[in-house]
Amino acid sequence: MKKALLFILIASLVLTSGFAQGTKEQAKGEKEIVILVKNMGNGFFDAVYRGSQEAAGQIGGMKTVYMGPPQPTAEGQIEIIETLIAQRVDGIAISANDADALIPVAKKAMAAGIKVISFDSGINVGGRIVDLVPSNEELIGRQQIQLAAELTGHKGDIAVLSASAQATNQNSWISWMKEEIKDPKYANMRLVEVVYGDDLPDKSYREANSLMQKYPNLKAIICPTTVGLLATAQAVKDAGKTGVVEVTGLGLPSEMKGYILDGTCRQMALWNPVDLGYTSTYILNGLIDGSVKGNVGDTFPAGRMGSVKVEANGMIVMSTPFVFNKDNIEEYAAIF
Ligand code: RAM
Repeated sequence: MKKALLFILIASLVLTSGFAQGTKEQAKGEKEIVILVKNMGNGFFDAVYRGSQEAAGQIGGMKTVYMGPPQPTAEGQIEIIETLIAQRVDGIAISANDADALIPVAKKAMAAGIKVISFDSGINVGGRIVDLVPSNEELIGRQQIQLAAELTGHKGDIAVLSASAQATNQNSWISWMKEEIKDPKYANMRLVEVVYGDDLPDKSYREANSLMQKYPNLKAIICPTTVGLLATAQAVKDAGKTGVVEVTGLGLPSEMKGYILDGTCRQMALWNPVDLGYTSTYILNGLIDGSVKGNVGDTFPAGRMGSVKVEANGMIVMSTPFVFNKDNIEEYAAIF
């Protein structure tokens, strides 16, 4: 009897593991990619993921998964990438919390055969195959100062409320803001401080309030982050400073509509995050099926986006940002 039981136990173990292998083999026919974002709970990245789902649906045989740490840290992303290496996913598109800190783990993933790209917030050369950016970084940074100058009449103290201090994308835009403001046409404008809300609504709200207290003559706050911009508009409005402290930056129309219409943020810019996720997914598809290597000069077919080309340093640059104001906000708020 005991022997019989043992036999059944062993037989069922063999069968179970055989079955498990079989399903894994079958599942391997499907490409599995991960959209790894700075942190969860950000409407901008939710829209990116919608674009990825759209592309995966068109491509077929592809599963896309949305992941991110709770806080925007490199450590949180490294931990997730380690798990994805163990799971042997096929591709990862990362909006990086640090341009250099992710390089070793990204290299490890690539050595394991996983196609790694960065998008939105890049990993430096060596830690990804290509880096998809929404628009020219210089243009984005300079435009932020121009938007603030138009609102303040080219004068007064302004501050920047950014995302996390290591964010590749924001840091690059801020360095271009600092270049732009050197132009003599901004001689009466002064950038007093750059603070970091870490793309967390509460922290961003507190930082915006501290800026208003510390600089009573502050004329504008530029937030090159959708999370920071929403929190700052809220803080300025709650402080009764609408029209006194201008608010501008990069904002998600669906989140900012009310503040655009009530004049707290009279203008802001952004690109389409849905297109960013959509294009990232097509790029990963081309890399995974091996039809595109991702070398400089290569082009990736990208569905309704046409095709995108790899430029110097493995960068792929999309189009120019939109500028939103009360005349067009409703139209875009319905899309992203
Ligand atoms: C936030 C994130 C993201 C950035 C946008 C503009 O959602 O920081 O990386 O591209 O703002």
